[in-house]
Amino acid sequence: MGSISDSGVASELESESTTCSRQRVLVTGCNGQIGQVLVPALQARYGESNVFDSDMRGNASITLDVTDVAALTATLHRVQPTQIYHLAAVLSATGEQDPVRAWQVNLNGYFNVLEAAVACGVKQVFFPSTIAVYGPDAPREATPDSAPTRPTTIYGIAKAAGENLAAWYRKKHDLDVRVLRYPGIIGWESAPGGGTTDYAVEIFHAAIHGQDFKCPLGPDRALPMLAMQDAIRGTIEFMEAAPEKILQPSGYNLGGFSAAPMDFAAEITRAIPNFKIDYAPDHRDSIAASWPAGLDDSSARRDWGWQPRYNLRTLSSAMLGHIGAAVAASAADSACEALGTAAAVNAA
Ligand code: AKB
Repeated sequence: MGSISDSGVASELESESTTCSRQRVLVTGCNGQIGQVLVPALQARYGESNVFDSDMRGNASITLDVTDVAALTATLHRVQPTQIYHLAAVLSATGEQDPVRAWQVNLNGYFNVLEAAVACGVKQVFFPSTIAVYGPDAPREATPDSAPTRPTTIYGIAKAAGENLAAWYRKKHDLDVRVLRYPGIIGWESAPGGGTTDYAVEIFHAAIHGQDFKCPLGPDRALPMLAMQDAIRGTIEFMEAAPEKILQPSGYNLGGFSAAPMDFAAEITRAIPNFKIDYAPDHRDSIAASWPAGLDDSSARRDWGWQPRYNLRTLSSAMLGHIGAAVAASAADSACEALGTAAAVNAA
């Protein structure tokens, strides 16, 4: 593996495609783990004024609940996007706790987006699918994207239905819906929420803060994982790929590497020898047990040139470096503030 630049995804993408300047992009669920990194990457690529970030709450320029059909349609009429990255979703662990909400957001919300996209003349929709579409009857090692999709979580069931919907809208309405099956995504830039793979981000934060980590998965529960930087670059490359390269209408596996909690712990211990991990497998371990341990992503590599850049070692080192630097910078800021307050008190 060559050296990896952490300078941002935009600079690692091929030079501008001819369609770049013509894109108007709407992102749903922009405050999630992926949205927080994808939105700046899209802004760098297509121009800030051409990217519209939406979420149902929090810091978003458009407040939008995708289960509200009227609000969604009004937003699309106003923004007139050419592309939608539909990221709004309830993830696997939260979905099992609240299946009704998971279904409403993950399937009905997505259906609303597709209907509104057709009605408003949107050209392309990105749908993030997941390794959770596979169930216990798929091969566990090097799972190919042709493996059966018989998931056992509500999240996986809704996402598998979503993949079929993508193919149906493509055929019936000529809507260019593109689907990637993401593994667990690991990045220093944003916090995950509600997923089974969240531990693989949280473990690095615990280590940098000098805390012991209680792992919700068993030590050898391997899962497919991918660096956030690779995920964002791969997603934009996939969306920009020529239509004739997209041969699988219901989606492509997007692989990175395979790792278990003990593998992350070993990498962290190389840099922080006194790091401690305890294993307390809970409901998330049972979810993970129904998923692949590793992905075969040869179709994505062959059809549109997918190539991940990070592996377990390089990503672990980047995670520790970036999170460590952010913690040090925030400690320095606090120290400066404390000094400033002390100086003001002394002067008074
Ligand atoms: C989750 O853990 O729910 C997600 C996923 C693998 O789709 N990160």
